Amino acid sequence: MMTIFQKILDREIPADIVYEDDMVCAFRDIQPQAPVHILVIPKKPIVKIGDMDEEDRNLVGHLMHRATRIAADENLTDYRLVINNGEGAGQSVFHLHLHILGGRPFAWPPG
Ligand code: D5M
Repeated sequence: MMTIFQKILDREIPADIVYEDDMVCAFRDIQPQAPVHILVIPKKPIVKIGDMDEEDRNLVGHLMHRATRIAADENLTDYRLVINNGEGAGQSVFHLHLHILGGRPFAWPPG
């Protein structure tokens, strides 16, 4: 199934891309939930984190590592990284994505 994020990767729809390499792409969320809200996605169309294979460990490690660097580039010291796995957990786009949220205080537990 073609997702909106695949269309962003294919440059079929525009996005505010802040980082890209051969494995991942990061762009600003269109419905920001914090002053900084960036999504980091693998170019490989993994549907959700629960579907990652053994062979995806380096890719997901790289995704997480890049997220920390992007957060630093955004001058964030405190931030939240979120992955929603499945509809019941709030996932609405079925192409794996890591949310970087920062620039405001966050409560725990999350809603
Ligand atoms: O997060 C899916 C996120 O994707 C949600 O925060 C909105 C965002 N979104 C949806 N469409 C776009 C486009 N076109 N550009 C940027 N961001 C987008 P989830 O964890 O699946 O609920």
